[in-house]
Amino acid sequence: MAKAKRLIQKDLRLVDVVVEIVDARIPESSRNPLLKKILGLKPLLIVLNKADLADPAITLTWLDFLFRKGTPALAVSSVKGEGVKAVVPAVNELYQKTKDTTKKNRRLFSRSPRCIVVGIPNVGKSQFINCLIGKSVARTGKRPALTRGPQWLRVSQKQNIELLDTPGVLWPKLDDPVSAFKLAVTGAIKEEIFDVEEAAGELLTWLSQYRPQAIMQPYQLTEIPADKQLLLVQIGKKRGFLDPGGIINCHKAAVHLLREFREGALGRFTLDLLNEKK
Ligand SMILES: Nc1nc2c(ncn2[C@@H]2O[C@H](COP(=O)(O)OP(=O)(O)O)[C@@H](O)[C@H]2O)c(=O)[nH]1
Ligand SMILES: [Mg+2]
Repeated sequence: MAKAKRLIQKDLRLVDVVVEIVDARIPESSRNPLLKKILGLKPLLIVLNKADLADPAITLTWLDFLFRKGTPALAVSSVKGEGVKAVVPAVNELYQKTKDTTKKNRRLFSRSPRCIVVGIPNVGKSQFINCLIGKSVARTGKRPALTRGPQWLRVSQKQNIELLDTPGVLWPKLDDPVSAFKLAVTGAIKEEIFDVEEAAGELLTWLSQYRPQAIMQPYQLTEIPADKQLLLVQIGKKRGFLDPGGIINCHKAAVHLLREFREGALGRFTLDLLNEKK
């Protein structure tokens, strides 16, 4: 963690604007609580990625909330390429604002803004960078293999930006169990470090509370049992995860449920709700 922090701090010195990628399904839980402190006065653009998997109406309320807080934010889907075109103008706008407020080094602002993409693992940083640079990728160093130090990618649309080629990896906040559950079910943390059946049980509790139809229809349930272990057994039965002797394999059922949820097969969901915020 300390090393990750040092690395990010080193990279931050090189850039004008920071682009933080978060998961649109968990815009709050997928943020790194310490980033704000590390950032200092550096302008920040928040990108809600994987918007194709999130509840579109809730994404709009998050964007509106962030806008009213004065935090620039955009929603994108890096796999579908949706919304990504708005990123370069947004970075330039932030950079111009810094220029208006600092005014001290005019020469500095005659070049394109430099930025870095940061975020916790698996939010789609690499996918986002690939989508943003598309075919217009250009390494700005003449001899990248020999050049030491940072490598910049030039993104050219009507305006230009320069992007540090390696994203900054932030660590997720695992101390809060509710955030940890959301990070687990969205795939931000590896399955080795949480109990799959437990996470599936919590997901079923969440879905039963907020979107019961999303499980009733695909798993052909007429009602949802209060006992989530029993519900997992029913899902395993419907999907035919039987061990020899006809015993339902709950582990397989849990893995299956999490995969369907993550792939969007059960619908589009946002797990972080604004009214949960204190
Ligand atoms: N549905 C969807 N999946 C995405 C999106 N962006 C990234 N992914 C997927 O999320 C996973 C992690 O992406 P990756 O770029 O490797 O994340 P990184 O660890 O932050 O660099 C991959 O399986 C991507 O295909 C998106 O906008 N929508
Ligand atoms: Mg990556």
